Amino acid sequence: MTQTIYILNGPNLNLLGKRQPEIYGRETLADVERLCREVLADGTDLRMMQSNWEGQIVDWIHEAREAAAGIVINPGALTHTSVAVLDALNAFERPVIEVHISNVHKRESFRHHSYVSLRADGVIAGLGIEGYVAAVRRLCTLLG
Ligand code: DHK
Repeated sequence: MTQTIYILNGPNLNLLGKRQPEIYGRETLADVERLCREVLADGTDLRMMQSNWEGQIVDWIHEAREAAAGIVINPGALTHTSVAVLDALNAFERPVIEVHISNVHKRESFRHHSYVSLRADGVIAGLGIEGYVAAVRRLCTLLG
């Protein structure tokens, strides 16, 4: 049976490749998906999703309870604000890897705190979009 990894992206990540490329790079979410597909283990698939709406992210995490073997999440700014996303992830019983494209610890102090890190099994920051690839590899290892 195929195991599905959900890759969830929060607000403004639809603009990846266009907004602040000096921070987030020039690659798009489509590039992220293509690179992640290259490292998928046999019997594993992925779904790439993005929303600017907190409730939509929460709904996808709820859906993942039945449909996903693991979650890679870049919550965007919700990282620093959303108890709702944290609570939803706490109701998900399989591995969660948190990804930030930029090194949030080198940026404004409000980006240094993450609600999601209270739940994440791994946290990646500052590797650019390679962070997503590392996260998918890690999930494939854990799901192996
Ligand atoms: C993306 C965002 O949109 C910011 O709000 C976060 C994160 C950092 C990233 O580095 O991928 O603070």
